[in-house]
Amino acid sequence: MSTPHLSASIMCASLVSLEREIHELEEAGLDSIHVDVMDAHFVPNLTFGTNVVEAIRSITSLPLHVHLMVADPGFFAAPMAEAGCNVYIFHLEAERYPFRLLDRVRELGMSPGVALNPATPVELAQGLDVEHLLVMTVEPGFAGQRWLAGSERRVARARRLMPASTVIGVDGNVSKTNAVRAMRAGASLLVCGTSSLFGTGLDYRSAICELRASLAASTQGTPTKRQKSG
Ligand code: S6P
Ligand code: MG
Repeated sequence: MSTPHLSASIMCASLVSLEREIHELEEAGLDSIHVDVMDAHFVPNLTFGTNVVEAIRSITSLPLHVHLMVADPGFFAAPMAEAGCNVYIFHLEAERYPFRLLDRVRELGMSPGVALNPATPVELAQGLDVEHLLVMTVEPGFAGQRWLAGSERRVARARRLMPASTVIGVDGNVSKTNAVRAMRAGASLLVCGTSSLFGTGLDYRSAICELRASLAASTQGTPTKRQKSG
């Protein structure tokens, strides 16, 4: 098993110090920045637009993964490409013509991905030519929720259904324990929010070191001290 890709969910950072936060995340060894875009229609919350993506792009060279929780995902494709988005992940539930939108995302120079709500059968993604499949392990809209039962099974099914080249990611309550569960089920991208990064009380470098140590120990079958004590 290779080292999973760790993406920092920027809505969980301190937004008043965004530039400093991003630089600390870079120094801590995060692999990308995950930007949650919510429109208060697809989900009952409102977050960032293209101006924030553009601002983040201007201060980091880390890949920007934009997770669109919006009712009309096609509408944002060109402006997000222009703003500097690298990976454009839209919800399958929100898009009537996913094949067309995936082509458009590629034409705009972004890597295409789809996200699936917890109640959406993963089989619906089968046959879609996506580079990323994001399996939601909480209902989308908010940080700080609880991992939904059955999430590992969904990840495992997604891993079996999709080509090996598709990155399977998980988003929602990715704590150290849940990260290990997800990785064992076949996920190779973990969205780190409050549970593993921003709400741990540790500095980002230490939090990421602990997370990577738990993941490494789980692949060698040796529980870390903290895992042993629960
Ligand atoms: C939720 C959003 C996520 C969260 C992240 C929070 O709708 O898509 O990216 O920001 O999952 O992490 P946590 O550990 O607080 O659940
Ligand atoms: Mg997200």
